[in-house]
Amino acid sequence: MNIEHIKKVDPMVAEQIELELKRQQETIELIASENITSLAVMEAAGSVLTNKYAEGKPHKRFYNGCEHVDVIEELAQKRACELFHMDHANVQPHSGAQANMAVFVYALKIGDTILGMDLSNGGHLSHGSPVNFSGLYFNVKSYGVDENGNIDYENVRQLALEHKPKLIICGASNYSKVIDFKKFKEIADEVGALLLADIAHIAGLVVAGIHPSPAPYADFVTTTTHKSLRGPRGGIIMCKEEHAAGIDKAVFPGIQGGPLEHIVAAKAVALKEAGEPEFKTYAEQIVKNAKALAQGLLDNGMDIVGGMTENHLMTLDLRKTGKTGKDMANVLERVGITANKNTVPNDPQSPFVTSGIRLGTPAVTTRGFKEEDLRVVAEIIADAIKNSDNDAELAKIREKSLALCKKYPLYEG
Ligand code: DSN
Repeated sequence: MNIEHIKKVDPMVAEQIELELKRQQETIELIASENITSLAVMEAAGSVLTNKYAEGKPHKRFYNGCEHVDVIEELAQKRACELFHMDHANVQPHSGAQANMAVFVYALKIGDTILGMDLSNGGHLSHGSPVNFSGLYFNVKSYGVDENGNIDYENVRQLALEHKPKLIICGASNYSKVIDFKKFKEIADEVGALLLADIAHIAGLVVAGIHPSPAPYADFVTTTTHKSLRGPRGGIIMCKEEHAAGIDKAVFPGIQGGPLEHIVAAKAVALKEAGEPEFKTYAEQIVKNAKALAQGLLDNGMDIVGGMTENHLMTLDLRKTGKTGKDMANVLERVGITANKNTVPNDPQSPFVTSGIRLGTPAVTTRGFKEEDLRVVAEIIADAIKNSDNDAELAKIREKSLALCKKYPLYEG
């Protein structure tokens, strides 16, 4: 990876980039929302397009000189619509949270009622958390999951009937089961609510046909582009044609100024990659790997919220070990596994401590890991947690994870 110019101009930043590359090469990435982009996506993100201002939409810009970014942005829009089977796509949101914010700006007035999944039960900050714009400016009602980690759709329906939300949000940051978008649509229709499906986590699985699509049901579909979709960091909003002009206006000038056209180009490249047959094989392998990891953890005596996963992620439930998510995520880092602490349903610990660790397989699958490797990863995790106070054992376990990393070189050659 060539960073010769940065080395000359800013050796301090160059050194940290090189160290970060080494960190990525020598650790097993299990953060469920991270992935490893192709060099083609990275080249687009690092291209001359970063120099261009392009406020507005293709062919309706506030600046001249947009003829090339217009072509690129239209390609990204078209590819998003085709892949997700939606009428309209706005590819300018800088992030998933901003994609959701634009839907709120378009569909709601301050103080309106929304119904979304509680953050500590697997939802997202922008689905109504009290510390986020969505919770600060709207009347939030939340649904959660039961002890088995499943959404209780009858409970969602009762909450909807009682509170009459204007917008219902489905989709999650930490939910290991298939989401029934049809049921959410039936509930939304019963109370006259609009439906937003935030598929940030599962977008790659939806594109590949491995998870049911929200397209027939949702008024708005938002996603990030950097999780299972394997693109650059960013967001996309898709919607029915009737909402297209309003959504575009909500993005610009509603909440954003100039779009990041270098990132829009990287999104276009990633969407092209996601339309190739190899991507379907990749997405299928993500789920096979997640199931192998879950089975390996169960076989090693660990608990998983809801048992076997149905998608790309799972939450390790540490309650019976007496150890916390915070401490064990740090122990995993010591043995070369990156993951994040996460609450489990009805967690006795605070969100800063937690009793769980979220684990996901999109990144290791990109790297080439297969089921047999995930079974080794499960052993590493179980051994590290059992030996969390034994430095000598942890050092030995670290050697095992390093051997796996060496088996699958990253950004080399
Ligand atoms: N969605 C969060 C995650 O899953 O890590 C980030 O916003």
